[in-house]
Amino acid sequence: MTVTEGLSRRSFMKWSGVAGGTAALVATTTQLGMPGARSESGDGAADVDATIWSACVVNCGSRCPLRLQVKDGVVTRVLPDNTGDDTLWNRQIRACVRGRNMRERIYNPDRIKKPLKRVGAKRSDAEFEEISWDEAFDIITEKLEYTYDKYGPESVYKQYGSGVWNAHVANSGGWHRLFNLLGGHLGYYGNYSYLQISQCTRYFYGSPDEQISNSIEDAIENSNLLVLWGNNPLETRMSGGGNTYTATLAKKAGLKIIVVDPRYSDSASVLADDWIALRPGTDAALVAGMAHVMITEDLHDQEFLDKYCVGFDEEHMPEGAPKNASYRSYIEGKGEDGIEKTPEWAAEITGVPANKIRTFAREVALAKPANIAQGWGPQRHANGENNANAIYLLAALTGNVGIPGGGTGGREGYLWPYTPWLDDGVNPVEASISCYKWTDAIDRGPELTAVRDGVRGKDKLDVGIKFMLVYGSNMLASQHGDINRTREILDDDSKCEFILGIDNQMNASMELCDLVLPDTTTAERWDLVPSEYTGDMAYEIMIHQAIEPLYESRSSIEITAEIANRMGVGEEFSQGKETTEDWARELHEQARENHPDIFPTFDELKEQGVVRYTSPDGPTVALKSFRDDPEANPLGTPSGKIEIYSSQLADMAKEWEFPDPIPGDEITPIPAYVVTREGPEEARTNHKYPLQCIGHHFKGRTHSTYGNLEALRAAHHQRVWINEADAKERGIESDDKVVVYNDRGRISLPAMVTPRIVPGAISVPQGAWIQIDENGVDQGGAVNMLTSLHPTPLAKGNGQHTNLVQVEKA
Ligand SMILES: Nc1nc2c(c(=O)[nH]1)N[C@H]1C(S)=C(S)[C@@H](COP(=O)(O)OP(=O)(O)OC[C@H]3O[C@@H](n4cnc5c(=O)[nH]c(N)nc54)[C@H](O)[C@@H]3O)O[C@H]1N2
Ligand SMILES: Nc1nc2c(c(=O)[nH]1)N[C@H]1C(S)=C(S)[C@@H](COP(=O)(O)OP(=O)(O)OC[C@H]3O[C@@H](n4cnc5c(=O)[nH]c(N)nc54)[C@H](O)[C@@H]3O)O[C@H]1N2
Ligand code: SF4
Ligand SMILES: [Mo]
Repeated sequence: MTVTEGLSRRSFMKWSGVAGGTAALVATTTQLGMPGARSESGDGAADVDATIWSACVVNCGSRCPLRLQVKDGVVTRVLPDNTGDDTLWNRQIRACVRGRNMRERIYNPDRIKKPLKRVGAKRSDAEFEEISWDEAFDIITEKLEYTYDKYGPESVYKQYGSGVWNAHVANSGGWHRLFNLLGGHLGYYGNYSYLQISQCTRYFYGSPDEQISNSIEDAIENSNLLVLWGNNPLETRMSGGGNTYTATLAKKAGLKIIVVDPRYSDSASVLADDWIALRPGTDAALVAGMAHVMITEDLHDQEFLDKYCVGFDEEHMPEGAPKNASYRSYIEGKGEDGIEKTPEWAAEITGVPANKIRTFAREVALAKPANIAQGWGPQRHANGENNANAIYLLAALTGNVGIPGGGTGGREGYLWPYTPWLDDGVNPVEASISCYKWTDAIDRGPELTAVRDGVRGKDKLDVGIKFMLVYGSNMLASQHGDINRTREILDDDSKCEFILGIDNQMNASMELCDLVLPDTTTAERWDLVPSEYTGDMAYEIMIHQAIEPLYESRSSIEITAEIANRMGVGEEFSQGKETTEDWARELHEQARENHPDIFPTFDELKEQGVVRYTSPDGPTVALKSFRDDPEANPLGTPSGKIEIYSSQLADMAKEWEFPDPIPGDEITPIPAYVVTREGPEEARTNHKYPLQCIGHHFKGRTHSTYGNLEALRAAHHQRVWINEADAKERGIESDDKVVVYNDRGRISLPAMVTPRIVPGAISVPQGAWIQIDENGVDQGGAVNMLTSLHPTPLAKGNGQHTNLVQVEKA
């Protein structure tokens, strides 16, 4: 029986035990009568020595407990969470198919077994020899001393990487703590997940990061409509503890759901009552067309706009703003471009029929309260900042911000976990770059400036990156843009002189490093794992070391502690802690000090595995205090209000430099639609590369992680989605091998011919392991062979979903 069977949504919330979610809930395995961590027999396998709590910590947005069954020091079976039940506030955090295949990752032939040193050839063509740990430590200390001496701390950089994002100790693995004790390092801001939205939000809502919205739990109880806008929880939040589960409950409880996506995603197919199929990168145009409908039919919330926003109309502009620069003027054709943003205008750009735009606009305006839950697909485009702010704008236009059942137009809200992260100390270096600019910082570091390249903390960099650490990251040859160009930059080892890699699988990025260290997997060490994008039910999971480290692997914190010892900062670094367990225990004790009512002791958690908790305030209603009293609780914008027109952006539009600009190199004070490089307009006139190419996050992998597992490859085929019309034109049928290419690179993979993607666009599931053949064609099908390093205008970010390509039968 499903939990909501025969129940209305509202009664369901009560039925599930926590009326309105107002009480803090601590469900423990002990309370639920579960076997402890070391039960003698586990489900299904009687002949085991122990069943031990561990977790999957990859950055899929969720985090799941795993119960590892161990026999004679070998993990023989992986079991999911069996605590909690099938209700909203006490849900089982069941692992997806990836986590359940953890065994194949632990015992994968790709495991790095010993420290490896590059010999001979250039990086993209390197060979490796095995060396001892002692020799590896000598090399690292010598390179660090040399780099700090010769180039200073600004030349040391830890690459972005999300492979161990979600473990409290392993997350930084001690690397930033070490660098900070040695003099600091060049920092980065933002992340590949949501760089554009995190930077434009500060101008729209005044928040230093993305502005989260109300939670799905709140939507279940209070919304009349949920719009999943470029948001695919069923594939990107696959844990039973996360939004796959809550969104499915919302559906079961009868909430109307509309999906806006160029693809008929898994979420569209399972959840949606309607699918708005737009061309990639055209969200701001769709919003403009909808705004036109709302304004002409008087469906917008003028009272909300007057009280809480600036910049909607000419009567509410910040001082000094030019005439006819408001959003309303833009929509009515009184702005600079003189074009009225009618539904017909929007239809031409988005491909969504004008009448569909009308009905969708009315539906969103009249459904109040409605939760417009924005995923990160729209913002990972060349005009991503404006797409993201435009979707926020729709929430403001309809007066949905700050009320139960409404939302900010941002990503669905969640309770931020209470466990602290490993203390990195203070970085004495103030300079930072956007996380997407590291290839530039290697290639032409001292040329990078604040107004041209988004350097922060100083006007320009003085030195390029000379020592780079690649930890839990497959950025170098899989996840960053333009793999061919990136490899070319890395091949010149007079630029970045030393690259240190640490991973547990020998991936393509490790193959570009000068020294590679074998890390443990989570099964081989201690840690703690917080929940993250899992809605209003937060939790902490114990990672209890299950087996001895395989081969010569060592966990990162032990490696960094040893380097610290050798470089004379050991005591400050470790402060008496010796093992990974000591580090985990300390963090847990800090959390317990702050919340003794929630967290059991570390030793109790070892037995019980998971601890769940909720906020005493109930489901997340984002910006509620601002809505209740905007004078007492102003936003972080200069006006304290929602800035639909931002004077700060208007100033930056004048001051920031775009040398040799191409379409899209433009900052606008309102979230207008901006035509960019490689968008739908260029697709129409570019006969060489007429197809828009995106790369959705894929259930067969988390980025590249789990991509080397046979079981998963057999279950989830790496195929390029192509519309029937585009396939027919090219004589392509499903499962035909095709080549996808542009001037940046070529990949080869089978096609999936389908009506599930809009005509004129294709999607290559992102994160495939590269296998570049002798002709330079990637037989693995990695979308980043095709993506561009050209940064977005404001965030200097990764518009990796904006690409033009051609597809041919191989
Ligand atoms: N299984 C799995 N889960 C994951 C990950 C993974 O690799 N695999 N990665 C995790 C990480 S780190 C992150 S950051 C998140 C990523 O989460 P998202 O960034 O939200 O994921 P995407 O697949 O890039 O985009 C979401 C949806 O937006 C659509 N989309 C693309 N372009 C546009 C557009 O222009 N407009 C609109 N409206 N929609 C568009 C895509 O087709 C997709 O269905 O997922 C996390 N979860
Ligand atoms: N074209 C395109 N590119 C994208 C995206 C896109 O949508 N389109 N999405 C972007 C996004 S949102 C993100 S977050 C990034 C993700 O990019 P990455 O953070 O590079 O993610 P992964 O490819 O999963 O690489 C993680 C690495 O961590 C390693 N790892 C796992 N466990 C451990 C461990 O215990 N110790 C160590 N040392 N290593 C471990 C894995 O083996 C793997 O090599 O990719 C970005 N790239
Ligand atoms: S990949 Fe994500 S959803 Fe799947 S088991 Fe790991 S943490 Fe859970
Ligand atoms: Mo991400």
